[in-house]
Amino acid sequence: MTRTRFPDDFLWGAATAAYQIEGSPLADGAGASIWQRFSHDPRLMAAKGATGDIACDHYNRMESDVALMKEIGLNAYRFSVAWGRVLPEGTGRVNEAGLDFYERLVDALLENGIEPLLTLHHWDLPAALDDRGGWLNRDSADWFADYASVMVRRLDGRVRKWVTLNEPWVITDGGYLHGALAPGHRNLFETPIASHNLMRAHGAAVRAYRSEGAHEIGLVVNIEPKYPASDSPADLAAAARAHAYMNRQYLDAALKGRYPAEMAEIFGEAWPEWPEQDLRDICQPLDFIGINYYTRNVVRDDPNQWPLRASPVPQNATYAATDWEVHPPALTDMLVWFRDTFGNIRVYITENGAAFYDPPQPGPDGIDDPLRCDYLRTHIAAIGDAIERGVDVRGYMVWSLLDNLEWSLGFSKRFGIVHVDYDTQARTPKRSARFYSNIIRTNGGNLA
Ligand code: PNW
Repeated sequence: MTRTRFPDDFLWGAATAAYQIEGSPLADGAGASIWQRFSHDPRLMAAKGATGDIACDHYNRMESDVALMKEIGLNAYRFSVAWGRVLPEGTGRVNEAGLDFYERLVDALLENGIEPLLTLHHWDLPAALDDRGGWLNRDSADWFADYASVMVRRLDGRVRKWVTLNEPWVITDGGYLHGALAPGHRNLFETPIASHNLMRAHGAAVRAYRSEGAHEIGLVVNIEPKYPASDSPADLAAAARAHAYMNRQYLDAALKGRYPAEMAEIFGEAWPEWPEQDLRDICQPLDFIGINYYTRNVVRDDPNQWPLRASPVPQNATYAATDWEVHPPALTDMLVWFRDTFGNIRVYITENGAAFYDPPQPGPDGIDDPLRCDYLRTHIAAIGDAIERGVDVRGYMVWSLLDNLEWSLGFSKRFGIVHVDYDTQARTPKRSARFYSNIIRTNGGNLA
């Protein structure tokens, strides 16, 4: 038995998001989301024809999926709520049937000894709110706080770990700047406004939560460490810009009540002056930060990349099917940087994992996915290294439980530790699921 560096109550879980797995997006009175619209628009979707209409059919298979989690040995599960199932118009009228689905999910998890981590918003904004301007409308902070209160009133106590937003950077960079994600805008001037309103919504939901509940609430950000390609001042500045834009923009706002100075440099005249009070409203005491880590970037100065003027330099390394470099030491560096910069606030790794080119169908021995096993082993070890250096990491959620709809890339990228046959909806745990079970059973002691 190897010595374990992980605390006894460490959470070993898996993560998913509503639109990526549930299917039945309009069932039982649910209102459409911006992802319903985006995925049905062939001009917008990169993987034309792929939608969340069926996805993993989790909406109809929730009980057996929870049984699968139990079988793997998970003691935690991070999922998101489809806002439009609960509030079909985004505000106002509550749809009991939608709320009921999440209540049954939470109860099933608790019955199986699995701790729920509930994400309020993982990108599927109600379309009715997009019609009112979506995240460009300053009222969005109040819409979100009201929705958060509905959820907390129903589930707080049973759910003890709440997440406001998943990855505000991806929402705005993909959804408002480059148009690769819903709502598919490409507008430099909209981007900072959407970001800022998302952070105002985060702050408003935390304040609403404090007045309703008494457990834990936090924000989930994606962090991608940026290393300069050389010591030249231009490359150093490029890495600093990329780091400010992707990593510090949201953490500095949420935890320090300010935006990095580089933001004005990147956005130029599109970067507004924000009211001081907004920053105070955004910066609320948090119980934890959730960090999603997939890759790092080695960055060089590049005047052709607009507006960031920085681009990644390919490395002589293993790359995942998403073209993301596999580089576990950056996860340790990043966790140490986070602690040194923001203090020893509790951290959950709320997503980590990789899409690889798995065999398309299970053979007699299931699906052999050695690269994913290796990815999990080395990244979990990197977290152990950070814990050894005093970073307060309390849990790890692999992305993802199931192969699922990888947003605009459709079903082509498989991140699951469980294979999904989209014709039959059969679930087959991959070798990585068995590998992960073993890690969980030994509380991270067995990383062989
Ligand atoms: C995350 N990036 O998205 C999301 O939270 C998941 O829903 C998604 O399926 C998963 O990662 C895999 O992509 C990201 O470009 C998308 O840095 C893009 C980036 C990071 C995270």
